[in-house]
Amino acid sequence: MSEASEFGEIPPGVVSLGDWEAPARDRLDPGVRAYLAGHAGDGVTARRNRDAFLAAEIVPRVLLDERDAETPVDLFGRRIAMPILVAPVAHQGLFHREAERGSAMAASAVDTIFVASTLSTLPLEAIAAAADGGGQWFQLYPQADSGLTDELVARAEAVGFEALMITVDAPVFGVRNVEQRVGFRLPVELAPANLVGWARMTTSAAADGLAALLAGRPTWAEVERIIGRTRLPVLLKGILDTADAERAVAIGAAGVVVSNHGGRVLDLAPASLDRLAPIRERLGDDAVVLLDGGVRRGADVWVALRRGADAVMVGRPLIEALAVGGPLGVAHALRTLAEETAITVALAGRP
Ligand code: FNR
Ligand code: LAC
Repeated sequence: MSEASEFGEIPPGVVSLGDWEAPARDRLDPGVRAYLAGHAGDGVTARRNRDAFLAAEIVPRVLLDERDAETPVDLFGRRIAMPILVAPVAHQGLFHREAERGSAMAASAVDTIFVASTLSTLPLEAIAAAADGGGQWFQLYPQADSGLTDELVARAEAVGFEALMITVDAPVFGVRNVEQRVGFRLPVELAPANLVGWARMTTSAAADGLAALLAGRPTWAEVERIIGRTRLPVLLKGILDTADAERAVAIGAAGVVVSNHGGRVLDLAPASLDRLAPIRERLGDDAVVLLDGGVRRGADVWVALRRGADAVMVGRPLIEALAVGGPLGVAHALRTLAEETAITVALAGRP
């Protein structure tokens, strides 16, 4: 039986994150589908993200006297119900008329954090208005003009975002043949509202002039400057190398997101899960370490926590849920993942 309300619909048979993929594929037009499901190069890294989880093992523990299998977590002074955040995903107006408002409402409803992309369809002020008491963070793409970067950060601070996540792994968007083959272009009416005059297509570095893009790429010095100016805690997203992780913390970041951008930027990069334990070991217990890429099951969440993550983020499945089920779909997907995590804790103990 399907469950429906003004906030969306859960189709019959949708009981796990993976169940949203087929209905989303049916619903979305080929260009948007390619953008969402796409990956860099031949998709090797995107597959590795999943394969790393599939290769993990969880040894069950028996006769545990744990009564409470919930896994709430504290991040920068806010307690949330689950160690699962909504990853920043650009251009959500492609997927649902409510765009980021829909996914932000869902995150708030299940008591977790929504991370808003710089490239959101809606202006960040409109996203903040949908928070309804829930925590929100701002994912920053540093702009070639640091004055613009500072304006974005000032706006994020003004509307009450509680942390900055600076994405450092995508100075160019990589080799995105999946989108190129179907000729995907962002419709002009969905140009990101935060960046007035933004016109650049995001999927074809070569066509847009690699040299021009690289001229504006962020540097360590620029990221350090941003960290020095903001009062918000900062995470660097897209770290896979232990020396980079160490340097991030040395310039004042509160921590890192171990991520390969869902395999969307540099193909042949390692699975994010495989880089997690070395990075946690290098940074010690004080840094905040998040992980994303290929998290689809509560068992995956458990494995990531076990290997040192404070929390994980999920990208594509939540957007599939948004496209098909609206805000209700996103909330259902997040709750499902949290419940699976609790079941795993009940069967294997605290990670
Ligand atoms: C992303 N991701 C992303 N990351 C970021 O820092 N800023 C952004 O604007 C976007 N945009 C974006 C769009 C789409 C369509 C996808 C699928 C992903 C990457 C995202 O935050 C995250 O790192 C990955 O999606 C995690 O991998 P999974 O969960 O999709 O496997
Ligand atoms: C992407 C960019 C927008 O992955 O981060 O599509």
